[in-house]
Amino acid sequence: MNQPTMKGVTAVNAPAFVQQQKLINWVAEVAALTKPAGIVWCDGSQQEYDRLCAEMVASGTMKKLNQAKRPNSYLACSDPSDVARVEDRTFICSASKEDAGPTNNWMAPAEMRSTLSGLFDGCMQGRTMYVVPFSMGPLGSPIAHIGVELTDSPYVVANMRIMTRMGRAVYDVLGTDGNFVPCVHSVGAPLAAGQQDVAWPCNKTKYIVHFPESREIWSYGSGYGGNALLGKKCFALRIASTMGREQGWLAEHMLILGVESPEGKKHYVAAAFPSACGKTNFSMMIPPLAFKGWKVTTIGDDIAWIKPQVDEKTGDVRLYAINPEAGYFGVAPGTNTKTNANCMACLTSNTIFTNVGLTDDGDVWWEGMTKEPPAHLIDWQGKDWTPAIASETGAKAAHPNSRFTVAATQNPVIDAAWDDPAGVPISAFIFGGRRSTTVPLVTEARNWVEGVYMAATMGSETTAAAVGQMGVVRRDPFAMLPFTGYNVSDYFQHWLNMGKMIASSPSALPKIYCVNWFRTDADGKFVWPGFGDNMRVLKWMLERIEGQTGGVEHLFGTTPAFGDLEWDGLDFTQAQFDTITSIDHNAWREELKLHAELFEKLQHHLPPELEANRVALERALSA
Ligand code: O2Y
Ligand code: MN
Repeated sequence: MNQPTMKGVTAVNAPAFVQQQKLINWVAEVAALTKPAGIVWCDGSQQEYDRLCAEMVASGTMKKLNQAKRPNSYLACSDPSDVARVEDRTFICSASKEDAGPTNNWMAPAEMRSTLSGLFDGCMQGRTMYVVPFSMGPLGSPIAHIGVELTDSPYVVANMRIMTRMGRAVYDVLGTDGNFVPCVHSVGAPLAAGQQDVAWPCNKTKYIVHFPESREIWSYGSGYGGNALLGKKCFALRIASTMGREQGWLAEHMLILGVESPEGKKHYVAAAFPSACGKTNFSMMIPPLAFKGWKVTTIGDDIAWIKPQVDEKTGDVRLYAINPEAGYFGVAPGTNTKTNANCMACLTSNTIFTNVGLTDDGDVWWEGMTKEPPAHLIDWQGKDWTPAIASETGAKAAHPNSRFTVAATQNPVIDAAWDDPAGVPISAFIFGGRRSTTVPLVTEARNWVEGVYMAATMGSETTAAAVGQMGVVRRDPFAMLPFTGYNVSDYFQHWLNMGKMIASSPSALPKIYCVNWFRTDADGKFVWPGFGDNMRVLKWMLERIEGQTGGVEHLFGTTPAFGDLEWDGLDFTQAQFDTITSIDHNAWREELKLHAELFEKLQHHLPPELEANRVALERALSA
């Protein structure tokens, strides 16, 4: 229990394994402000995790699932008002507004600090404050960085233990003077003496705040996902992107996968897709049967930290990537043994499910998990659900943004190097969006600037991962729109600069591809089968990297001809191929108008190379 001291800071009884006074002082300051009933310094042990889960079962936050069907797994159901990231409540509070840029919400740091002081004053009363030390990336890796999250949510602690390398060893890496990113989180629901708690405390006022200059994160009012697990989007993308800009590296919204040919030639690629475009599926893809001997392995499913390092064999500067996370916080609906059998294998045990349905035999179910839905279950809002109720009312068993949290080590196709502190060399970047028209299946950029242009102008039809309108095309540069911690035009410049740095060793410069799995036919049906068949596109890319296959140059890059892709095992006609690869010049004229609109909005610091690329495209279209 914390007690006031002479200096006005609170004694926090740090255990002996915490060696850093700066950390202890900061914990004391936050405790003095938030006034928790007690402080727990987390050690990350299994016993601690089991104890927290048992406490959450007792308090009604979680249910333990049937131990025989889903060992050591739990279901948490959130407040219906707290189900997704809140982009409109997410702020980048840089000293100057221009540094946050036109795509981020900004507030002057002093004004935000004053708002936060009011909100956080006493916000943890009646609750425990947990001190959660975590490493983003393998402990001690030169690419990794450390954070400490103070939170009043045991659900957050349990999830952070799965999603990061969390616990005692982090204090050893921190030592007496190591740096850490301070992250403060509160559900914003203090408890008066004797007040009964609710299953999912939260507050309708929400603030997800980043101070890039001091590298601080403050989150208030939500207990859900990216709003609350602060290592993920807040640190690993928003704050890390600002660190990468200063220090010459990249923090990206990218999965990383390894792909190995039957001859044993292996490449790693990093791929950026906007939220809920099947990144987890792609990162664990099972190649079609016809691709005998090909292996796809996972380094990460969502975020990549990429640093230039000297390749010891060649002396070239190459980009090496790590997955800063240690688990997957994936979307449940639509996940099944056909779409992602490896993911389903991950979820057989040791998983926290959030906002999915609870079956009568104590297991979980979500839309698309099985062909036959259960005859009855309790939906994510605690109501009776049957297929008949669903067809009458449209009620969903699982929230569309319901999630599973599971350790990466449960992935049957985890890459042998996934935890390698040195990272893996990146051979290609892939950028994709969800576009029912216009954008072809795959295009290779002819040079780095063209690739950066493709990524900068990416658009995608929106889904349920973010609160807001669904189904409209929103520009999502590099799939980083909600995650860039600074002015997005400066971010484009940073990418161009990174290219220039590596261009001195051209063979080490990754190729850049733009893909679209989502083109539809006249009936609105997807034409491309996707999932494992994306391997056909991946194989073409690898052959291009190896200089072994051809392609056709068009307006904005190089695309495979029908005969350049491997079709063995798939009945796919030239006509279907044409439907998803055709470039409709009228549609592209309209598309380029939207690029111009985007660039107009981003004109402050927009790299002239990108505008020049747009103008060149416009000219080529009207030629
Ligand atoms: O809604 C949330 O809080 C989760 S968002 C998320 C989770 C895992 C991976 N990616 C995302 C995303 O929105 O990109
Ligand atoms: Mn994501």
